[in-house]
Amino acid sequence: MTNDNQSTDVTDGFHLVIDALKHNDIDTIFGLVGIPITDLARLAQAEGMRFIGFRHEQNAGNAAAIAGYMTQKPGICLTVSAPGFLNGLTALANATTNCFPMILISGSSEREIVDLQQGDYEEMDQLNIAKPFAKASYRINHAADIGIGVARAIRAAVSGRPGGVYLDLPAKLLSQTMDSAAGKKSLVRVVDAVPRQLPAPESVARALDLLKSAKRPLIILGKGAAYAQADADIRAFVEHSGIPYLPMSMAKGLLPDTHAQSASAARSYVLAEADVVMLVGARLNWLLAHGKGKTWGAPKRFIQIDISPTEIDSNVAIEAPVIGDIGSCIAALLNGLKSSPLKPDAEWVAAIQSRKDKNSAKMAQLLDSKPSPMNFHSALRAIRDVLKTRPDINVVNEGANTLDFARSIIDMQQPRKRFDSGTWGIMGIGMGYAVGAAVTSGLPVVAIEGDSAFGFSGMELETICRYRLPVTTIIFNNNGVYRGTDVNPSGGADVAPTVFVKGARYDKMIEAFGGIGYHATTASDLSSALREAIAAGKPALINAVIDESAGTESGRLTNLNPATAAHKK
Ligand SMILES: Cc1ncc(C[n+]2csc(CCOP(=O)(O)OP(=O)(O)O)c2C)c(N)n1
Ligand SMILES: [Mg+2]
Repeated sequence: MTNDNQSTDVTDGFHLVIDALKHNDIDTIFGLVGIPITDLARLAQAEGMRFIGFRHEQNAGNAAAIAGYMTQKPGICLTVSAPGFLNGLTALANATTNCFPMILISGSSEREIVDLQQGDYEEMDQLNIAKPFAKASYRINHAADIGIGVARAIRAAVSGRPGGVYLDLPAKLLSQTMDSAAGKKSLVRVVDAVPRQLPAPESVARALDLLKSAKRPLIILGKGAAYAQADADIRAFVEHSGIPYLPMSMAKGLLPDTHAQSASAARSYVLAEADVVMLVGARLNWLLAHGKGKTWGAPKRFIQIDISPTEIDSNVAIEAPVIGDIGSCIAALLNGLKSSPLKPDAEWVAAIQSRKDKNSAKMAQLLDSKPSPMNFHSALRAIRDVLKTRPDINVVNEGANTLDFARSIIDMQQPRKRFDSGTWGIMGIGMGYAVGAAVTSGLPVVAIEGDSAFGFSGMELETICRYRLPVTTIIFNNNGVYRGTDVNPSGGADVAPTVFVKGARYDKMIEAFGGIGYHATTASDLSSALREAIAAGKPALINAVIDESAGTESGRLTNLNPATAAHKK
């Protein structure tokens, strides 16, 4: 044994990477092994970290990203070089787009050979390729820099507006040795990784003045508001102000969807009719029709609360920007509200209520019908009624019709429990998010998946079974993308581009790995299968047979398809 002053013990890059992560309370790695990082994964496990191995890196990356969203700590995804890195890169880009903190750590090949393009094993200039898709990208070349490099990556991922960070670890770095005492000293613990950023008092006053001048105010809560973990203050602000609010899809549950002030059931009406709109961690991107045009009726006066100053005026002029972390901004606004309360116009509130009542009655009728085969409404009603009894359950959701209908029919009661296609409307997040959410929360997950959407990550059923995760996947099986009824206009033998094998039995897939499969053709089958699966707490898949003609092109996004003069008269 040696003492600290005269250490002959050596450590190496492998150990220092694990030590640096653990030193910052990171306890889980989502990844897929191979040269040069297999031993890194083995060592992580040996050193008490959890290593969750996937079948494709994109899904590992999505798991890491959703873990980051749930915890405000960066989720870690570990991949091999070039192809593994590229597979993970989609998840990194998606995380950056959605403002989820994650770090994609990829091994890379010999710099000297890569830079001269001499054809190394998995040769690729990964650092430069990652840059446009990441909030920040770094490479560590010396073992002594691992501590500071990992700290830098963590801070970049979670501070300010969160995002994806790329960290390049050349194979040579991992086997580099250094004195172990010096290595220990080189570790850096990130202090105050998510610092509060207080809004300027005058910006708060300006926002409150504008809000008070409103006749028909509206609050829109985005997933940034959910991420902020300022749930009590956000709820208090909404309730004290009495202003109706709309949650964006991943902000559902920040206040329970059944809340009297929720205007979700009158969305089109409030967007068109509001005069002052307060955005809380929500961006005026395509999901909000860029804050202008037909959806919005007359031009609005906007208040926008955001961590990032460059978000302001992105699409339309913002009259009252409030820049800071959402928790601090809302606390300041709440404080101002207490000293001079607001009272929204009774006529506005009543008009919204009457729209809500009308739309809810229409929806209730649709939900009450019992068509055979099931349609989206009848299947989702069955799921809604089961999930109502389990507000703790995480819900993952992707697809086109499956996403659009589930978003409006499945109520959320708690924050950060709904994980979906997000800012891009991406397919393929399903099983990665499901694994990430189950591992991170230790609570059950129900993934509501279009049959096409599921296909992008379906092989992770094996991962779910391998780690015995309490994930129930429900496939909305309508034989294809949007619907299963298209025909090949040429009369040829190939099916239409949107059509899959008819009557596929997805439930058999999970049985191959020891999970429980259910085949549900009626709402009551679906309901009892879901109850049983949740109670079992084991990997399960329900193949829910949906009328193949029930869906519409692109769900509610039909109008985003460019019109083809030749086919769409
Ligand atoms: C990565 C990616 N590829 C392709 C698409 C285009 N796309 C949008 S929705 C969708 C699938 C819709 O079908 P399904 O999941 O079965 O849902 P349904 O409408 O049938 O309920 C596809 C392929 C996408 N959004 N993302
Ligand atoms: Mg489908």
